[in-house]
Amino acid sequence: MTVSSRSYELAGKRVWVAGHRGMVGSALVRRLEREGCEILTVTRTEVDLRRQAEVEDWVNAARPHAVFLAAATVGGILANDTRPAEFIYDNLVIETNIVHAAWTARVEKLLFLGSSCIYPKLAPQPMREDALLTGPLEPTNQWYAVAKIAGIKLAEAYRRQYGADFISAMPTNLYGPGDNFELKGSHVVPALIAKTHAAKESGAKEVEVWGTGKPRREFLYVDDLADALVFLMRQYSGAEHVNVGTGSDVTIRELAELVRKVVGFEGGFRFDSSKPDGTPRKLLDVSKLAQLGWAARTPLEEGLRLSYRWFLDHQAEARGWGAR
Ligand code: GFB
Repeated sequence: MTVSSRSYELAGKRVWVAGHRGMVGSALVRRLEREGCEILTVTRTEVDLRRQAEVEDWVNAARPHAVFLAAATVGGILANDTRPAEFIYDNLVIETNIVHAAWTARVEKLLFLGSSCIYPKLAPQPMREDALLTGPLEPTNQWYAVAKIAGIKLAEAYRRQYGADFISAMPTNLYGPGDNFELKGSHVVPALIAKTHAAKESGAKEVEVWGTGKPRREFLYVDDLADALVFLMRQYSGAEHVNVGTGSDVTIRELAELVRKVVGFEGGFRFDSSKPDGTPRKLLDVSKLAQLGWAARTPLEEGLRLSYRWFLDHQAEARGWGAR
């Protein structure tokens, strides 16, 4: 396997975290505070990233040296399945505007953030980087996946035609502080934390879990992801995207059991198989990242404890989390 590496120092640089209010962006800001760089952020009311002129004007004025492209419309299986237009349009246009503006403003380095759903639904497991575009996508999130595949290809095209140092990272399913705990939009980890906590508080006997409980997923703690992204920004300059994960997965049933332990819920689970399972298994092959010298640190149970702590500390901000 060939991996391309060279060192890019962030100290003293102006670094734009696009999407700094999101779970990934806020973890990146926390992590970058240790790098001695100037962190640039812009709010949604100042610049709508879906408007090309607004993005170009802002980038030309702020002149970042480096960009982490973590701005995206994201959500769990239900949000993806029911809001396909938003997932494809927002993501295509945000990444196109930022990548193009970064090139015109001579940004030195850009990291585009994709998702493990870019790989075919039935890709061999664990999924290697070269599984991209080898088969049909999972239907529930194909809209988001197509936009993220376009983002990888954008970065690659600007590298190929203009020599821009634009790279891509593909994280597995993420969770952690700053997650979305609102059940209609959330991913499985925050949904189970919120639902299990609500059941414990109300004395309910059961928590509803979508699907059969049999799908397998790999979960990466978001502060580990932020560390990997800074590592890649500094060490990697290859055309091919890089998977970021832990290298191990659990069933949704096993995840629910772990959440029960962390929350301290004594009831059981009811599996609603009228809800979609999505991809049967999603485990990334992380050997390329391991070869570069990075590995995840936070075990799932510890990450769930940290997430539950964050949820408890922030409940007042989101009344009704976990309620139906
Ligand atoms: O986290 P999740 O929505 O994302 O669902 P995906 C993972 C699994 O957990 C599915 C099950 O099999 C769900 O049916 N699940 C069980 C639940 N209970 C719940 C619940 O209460 N809420 C949710 N959300 N799931 C997403 C994609 O797929 O993965 C995105 O839709 C993105 O595009 C993301 O790529 C990483 O792993 O199925």
